[in-house]
Amino acid sequence: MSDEKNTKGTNECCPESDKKDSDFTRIIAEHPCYDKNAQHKFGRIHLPVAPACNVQCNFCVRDFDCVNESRPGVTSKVLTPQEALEKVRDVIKEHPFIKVIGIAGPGDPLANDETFETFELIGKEFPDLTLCMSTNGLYLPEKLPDLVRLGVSTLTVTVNAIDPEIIAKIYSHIIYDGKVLKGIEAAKIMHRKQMDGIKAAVEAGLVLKINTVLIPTINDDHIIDIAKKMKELGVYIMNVMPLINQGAFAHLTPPTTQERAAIQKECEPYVTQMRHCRQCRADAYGLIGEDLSQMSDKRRKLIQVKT
Ligand code: CLF
Ligand code: SF4
Repeated sequence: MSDEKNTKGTNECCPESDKKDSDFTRIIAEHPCYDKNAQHKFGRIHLPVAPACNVQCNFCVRDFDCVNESRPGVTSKVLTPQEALEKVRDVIKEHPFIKVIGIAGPGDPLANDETFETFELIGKEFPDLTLCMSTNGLYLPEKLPDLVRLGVSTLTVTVNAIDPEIIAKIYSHIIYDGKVLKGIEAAKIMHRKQMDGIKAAVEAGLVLKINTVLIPTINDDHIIDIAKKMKELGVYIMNVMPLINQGAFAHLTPPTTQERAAIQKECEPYVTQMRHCRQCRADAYGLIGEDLSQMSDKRRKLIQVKT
């Protein structure tokens, strides 16, 4: 990208690159997760169209939504792509402050064809809305061209470690190339796919966010190494989430608020830290702190009047 700017700050020789810069600025400014100032003005809608998952995290109980991006213990009703489109039509008509369409589960979006069908339908009818997705990254290098083609512009990858020895403690298995793989073999593939996928996604112009689950005794001494690596890869923002101790990690003690804050402070010089995440459901919609999917019709109408 040329940096020869005229007095208006625009790029005389590259109008294309100016357009990209202004698109990027608008996308961030209207994204409630990427910009803390946007969280009170703009909302997101999550479409629960992706039930299958391609890995087993040791802190996940698969009866519920993906806890890499959601509050655990809640289950969303899975929608078909067509039902998701109809839901978006209804919700946007009533709540035009919603600017982001996110797919974050209940499983891993890249393990479900319905994710791509849904983005295709929504992108055609609502070209001005930001398409956002969250993934564990295992299928990212293979599926990235489809995300780019469909116009997905903000992407979250859950990176809980960059050392295969630690990764092997976090995933009990992965499903890759039709095979169930475990231990260090699975961890090395997971690591390679996540790093290659993030690098390629940044190069393709997507704005990357990283979710990292802080798991005491497993990766707590390692979060700073992840932050340094993410800076090197060009990640925009990092969300350190507290472990919810369930599944195979039920015996671990979650981090305290102070422990998490201290790690975020340590990581801040490398990657901007997100501190306003509410671990939304895979079917949440509205402002981040005001999930309309969990409100009565009466309360929803009041919010509609207010906005
Ligand atoms: Fe959804 Fe995630 Fe996109 Fe946001 S959520 S897919 S980046 S539109 Fe946001 Fe919710 Fe936290 Fe996620 S508050 S759980 S970080
Ligand atoms: Fe559960 Fe999400 Fe991990 Fe899949 S990626 S096992 S849904 S936490």
